[in-house]
Amino acid sequence: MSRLIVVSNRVSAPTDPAAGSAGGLAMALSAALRKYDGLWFGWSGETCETFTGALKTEDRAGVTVALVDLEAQDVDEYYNGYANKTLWPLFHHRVDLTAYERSYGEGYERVNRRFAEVLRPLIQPDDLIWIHDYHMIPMARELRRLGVKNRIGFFLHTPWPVRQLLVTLPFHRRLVESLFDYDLIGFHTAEWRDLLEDYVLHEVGGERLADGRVEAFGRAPQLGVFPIGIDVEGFLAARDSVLGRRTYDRMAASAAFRSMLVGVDRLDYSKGLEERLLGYEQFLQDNPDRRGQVFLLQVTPLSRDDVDTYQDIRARLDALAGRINGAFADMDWQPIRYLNRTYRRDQLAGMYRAARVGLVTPLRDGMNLVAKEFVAAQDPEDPGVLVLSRFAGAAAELGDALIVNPYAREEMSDALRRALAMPREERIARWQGLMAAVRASDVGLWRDRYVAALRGD
Ligand code: ADQ
Repeated sequence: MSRLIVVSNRVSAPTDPAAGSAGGLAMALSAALRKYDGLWFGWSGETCETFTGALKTEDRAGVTVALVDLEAQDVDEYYNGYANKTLWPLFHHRVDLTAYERSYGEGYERVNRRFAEVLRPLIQPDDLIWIHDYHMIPMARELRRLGVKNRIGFFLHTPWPVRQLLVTLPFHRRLVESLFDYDLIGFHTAEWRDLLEDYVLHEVGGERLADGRVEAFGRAPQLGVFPIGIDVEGFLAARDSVLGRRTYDRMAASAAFRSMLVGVDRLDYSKGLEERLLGYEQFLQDNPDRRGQVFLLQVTPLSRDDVDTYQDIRARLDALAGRINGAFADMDWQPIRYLNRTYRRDQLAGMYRAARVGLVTPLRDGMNLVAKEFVAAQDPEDPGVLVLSRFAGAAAELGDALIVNPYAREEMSDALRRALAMPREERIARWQGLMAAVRASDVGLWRDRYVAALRGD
C-alpha cells in the first residue's frame, strides 16, 4: 500500500486523544493518520533567524511528524498576513476585514515554495500526497515545478467564496490556476464545490467536459465532496470516561434544575458569537417567564491574538455579555457564563451532554465539528436539541436540527423557545436522524473516501 503524506500548516498530534483541545482540522487529521503508515509535514510553529529548511522529525502518538521552522518575516506575511488577514476573511465573506497587501501574497508564495523544497526529498515515487487548507493552495504547483509526478490532493476546510467576492483578490486567477495542479480537490459540501466551478466557468472561461469535470488552464482535476466528521467512537469513549462523566455530574449539579444552553467556539468573527448573544438577549426579552430558568454556557478560548480583529471582537463580546448579564441577572441567577479557556475533549463531551440546547450559529463555516460533537454526546433516551445555522456546512447533513438564520435575532429567539419546549418524542426522533448522519461522516470514513478517490480507485 502506498504511503500517505499529509501536509498542513500546523501539525498537532495530541499524545492523549481524550485530552485533545486542538482545532477541528488537527483533531480530525491526527485521528485519521493514527491508523495509517504515513508522514505529517508542516510548520513547527517556531521561528528561526535564517531559513535553513532543517527538518525536525519525531513520533507523536504513533504518527511520524516532520516539522520545519520559518523566519519571522515568513510568519508575518504568510501566516498572520495572507492566510489569516487575506484568505480567511475573504473565504468567510468578510471583505470588510480582508487585507490586500502585495507583500502578503509574496510571502505566501515564498513559504509554499520553501515547504515544497523541504518536502521534495522525502517523497517516494508511489506516495500519495494530501495537502490541507487555504494556507497551502500553491503547494502542488511548487512540487510540480520540482518534478513531483505523484498524485497530489487538496482539501479545503473552509467555504469557497462566491465569484463576485473572489475577484476582489488581486491575482485571484493565479491562485485558482495553482489549484488546478492538484489531481483531486475536495470540499465539505456541494455548495463550496459549485462555487469554484462557477468561478472557473464564468471568470476563466473554463469548459464542462462530458464526464462532468471542469477544464481550465489546460487541466481538468477531479472535484469532490467529502464531508468531514468526528471520531465517533473516540468521542463516545471520551464522553463515557471518568472525567467525562464527572464533568457531566458537575454541570448538572451547577445547573440546579435550570436548562443549560451551550456554545463552544474558537473566538472568531465567522462563528457568529455576537449574533448568538443578541439572539439570546432577544429570547430573554420575549420570554419573561423563561428568565431564571435557563442560562447560556459559552466556551470560547482566545485565539490568533496577534491579529487586531480578534482583539476587537473580544472587546465587543466582553461588553455584550456584560450588558446582558447586567440587564437580566438576579441575585441567584446569571444568564451567561462566558469562559475564555480550552477544555479537554472529555470535559467538553460532559458539558454537551448536560445541555438542553446546543447553539451552533456561525455566519459562514466550512463544516463545523462542534455541531457533530454535540449530537454524539447526547443521551439517546433524553437528548438535547441542536440549533444550527443554515450557513454552516454541517447544515447540509444535519437537517434534523432546528435550522436558523443567525442574522435574524427574532428567528433565533423563536428557535430557542421551540427547542426548550420540544417534547421528548420529537427530540428523540430528531436526534436519531442527526446521529445517523454523524456516524455516516465519521472521520475514518472521510479519510478512506478521500484517499480512495485520490488513489483513483
Ligand atoms: P474550526 O474553525 O476550528 O475548524 P470546528 O469545526 O468547529 O471549527 O472545530 C473546532 C474544534 O475545536 C472542535 O473539535 C471543538 O471541540 C474544539 N474546540 C472549540 N472550542 C474549544 C474549547 N474551548 N476547548 C477545547 N476544544 C475546543 C475548521 C473549519 C471548520 C471545519 C473544521 C474541520 O473552520 O468549518 O469544520 O476546520 O474541517
